[in-house]
Amino acid sequence: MTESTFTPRVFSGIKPSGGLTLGNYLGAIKRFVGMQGKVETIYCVVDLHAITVWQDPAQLANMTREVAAGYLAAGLDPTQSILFNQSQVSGHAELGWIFNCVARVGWMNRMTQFKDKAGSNAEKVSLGLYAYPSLMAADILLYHATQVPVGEDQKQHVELTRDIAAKFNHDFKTDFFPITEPVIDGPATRVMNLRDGTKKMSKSGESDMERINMTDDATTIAKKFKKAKTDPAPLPETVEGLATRPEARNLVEIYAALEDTTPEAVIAQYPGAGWGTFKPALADLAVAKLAPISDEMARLMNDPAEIDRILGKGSEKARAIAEPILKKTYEIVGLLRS
Ligand code: AQP
Repeated sequence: MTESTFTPRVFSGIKPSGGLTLGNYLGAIKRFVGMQGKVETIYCVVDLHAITVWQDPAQLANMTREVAAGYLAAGLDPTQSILFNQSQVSGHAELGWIFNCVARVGWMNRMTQFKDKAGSNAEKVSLGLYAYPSLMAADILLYHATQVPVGEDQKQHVELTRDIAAKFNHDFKTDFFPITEPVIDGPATRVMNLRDGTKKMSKSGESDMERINMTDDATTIAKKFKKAKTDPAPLPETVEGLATRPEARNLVEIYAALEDTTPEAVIAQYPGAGWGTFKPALADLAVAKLAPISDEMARLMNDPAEIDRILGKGSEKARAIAEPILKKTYEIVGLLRS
């Protein structure tokens, strides 16, 4: 089998490690919806990744449901996409172990996300946080996914997935795993923190004012954009003028992604505009786009049993694809089945 003979299949996921942000929406969910219906799509709530840092057991199931509610409310349809949570398909952990034995420690040492998250505390963080990228490779390759839509921050992990697939194929003299392509496109592949334009917007960032949550109400969204850090200059006349202005560029890119347009078009609409004009316009646009989604999320969260049912059904469909791939992997590796 060569790379091109794999059926096109999309896999991606989000960790239930906190409330969904505008970064998750623009960098991931909105693009997941855009791929639905064009190719087979599998979207996961990656709860095993969430526990690489401490999660309160009393909250985790509900946060898993909340990410699923975000998927559904944004337009993912369980009859068109497979929607499930990772821990319900044990093949992720099983293939993850095999990939732990394929990936090299030196590869993991180069992962910038681990360095950022572990910081100066690397000795004390969980082994799971360190091995996270090989579980992510398993998530993708358990379905022979050929494309993975992700934000810019996950590019290095998808590249590592390619390295793991290539090494497995080489070591076992096979071409069993595809060399998956990251799909990183659109104007907001890296939405930045509203208080520091050099850091990405994250669910687990320290201050709530750094991020827009998908469940924020109109007043909160307006307040957060109003207080967002910017330099004092107005918007430039052309997009090149944003190159050295990370905070201004971020707000323009957020506007462009929400409006489904380009930063060039946004600058053409607001040439030389001051923040007193642009920030309220951005807040109004964000509220118009996010309010219907957050209302629907709230409605869905009132019926957790229905979300659980959807995730259960999705898990069955995911398992049906994963099981033969895992079985064949065991065979290739030479693990005895009796
Ligand atoms: N700021 C962002 N801009 C664009 N895309 C983003 N993504 C996350 N933040 C941004 C994309 O969302 C998907 C799911 O990410 P994840 O939850 O699995 O992991 P993450 O990237 O570590 O997300 P967070 O929000 O930063 O979570 P915490 O704070 O818990 O670590 C991915 O496709 C990611 O690129």
